[in-house]
Amino acid sequence: MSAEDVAGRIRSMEIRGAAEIARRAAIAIREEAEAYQGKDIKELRSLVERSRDLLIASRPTAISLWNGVQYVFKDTSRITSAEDYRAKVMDNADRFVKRSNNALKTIGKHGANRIRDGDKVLTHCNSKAAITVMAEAWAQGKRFEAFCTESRPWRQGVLTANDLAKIGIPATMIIDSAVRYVMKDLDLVLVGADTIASNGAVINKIGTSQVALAADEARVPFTVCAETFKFSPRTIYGEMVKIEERDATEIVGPGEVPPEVRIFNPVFDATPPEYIDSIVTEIGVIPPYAAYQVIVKELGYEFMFNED
Ligand code: RI2
Repeated sequence: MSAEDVAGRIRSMEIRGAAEIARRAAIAIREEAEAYQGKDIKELRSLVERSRDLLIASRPTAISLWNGVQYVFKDTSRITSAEDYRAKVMDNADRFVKRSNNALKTIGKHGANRIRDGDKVLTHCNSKAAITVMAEAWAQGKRFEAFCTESRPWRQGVLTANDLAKIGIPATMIIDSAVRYVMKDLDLVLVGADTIASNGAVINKIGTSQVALAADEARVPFTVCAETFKFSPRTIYGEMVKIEERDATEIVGPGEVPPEVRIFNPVFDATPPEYIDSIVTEIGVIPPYAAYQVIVKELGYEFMFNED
């Protein structure tokens, strides 16, 4: 699939999930490089760089996408032949996809230790990382119940309910505004992340911060499941995370409200670190306050400058 196609499908939510969009973007650039038959490195560079920019712009909030794409261009700046450049981009993309898939498996193992027999676990939206943790705990023989929010307006909770049912985990779906009502009976909250800032704030699907508030009030541990490529090197330099706003038509149909009513549709929000018990990553379960160290040690400069 062309990078243009992939970017379009990310924009239309056909391809979604913070890690998935990063992998699909890396694969799209890989395929573009592979298909290039010429010998002109300048031409190849401008071709793949155009795709890079298009893909990055398709979901501005998820740093996973930016990090994934940066990884594809790692150590390419000094390459002088089109052949070597092409091989490097393809190899980097393969490595990124492999690293991402392996990270997910390890997160499953670490996170499963947080679930006990008899627990009631709530998740929000549709996070592959959070669901992998539940799937691993279930495979280990732990027996627990899951609750999933509807996650308006895209209703990704329906996807989650289907994923849970497929695994065999007893699942209850609730509307987003029922979270506080059920929270007092829950034992654990597991959510994913689109971006984790250097101060430990987690940016995830809209409504996540309300879930965190309710969990905090009820003393239920609020746990984030995220690969290290969800941490944002750009926030170290003071950049704010851009919260994507989507079209009003995702909330109201034509003629449902008078035209003078403004519709505001932010699709992500930030949960401050003080509401987060821990972040389950492939390098271990960490406090949100360790975000700065993760960025510097795991990806910081390497991702930022893309140099040899
Ligand atoms: P995984 C999703 O974004 C949700 O916000 C989800 O919590 C997050 O990505 C992480 O998902 P969207 O693409 O990477 O549905 O864990 O907007 O699958």
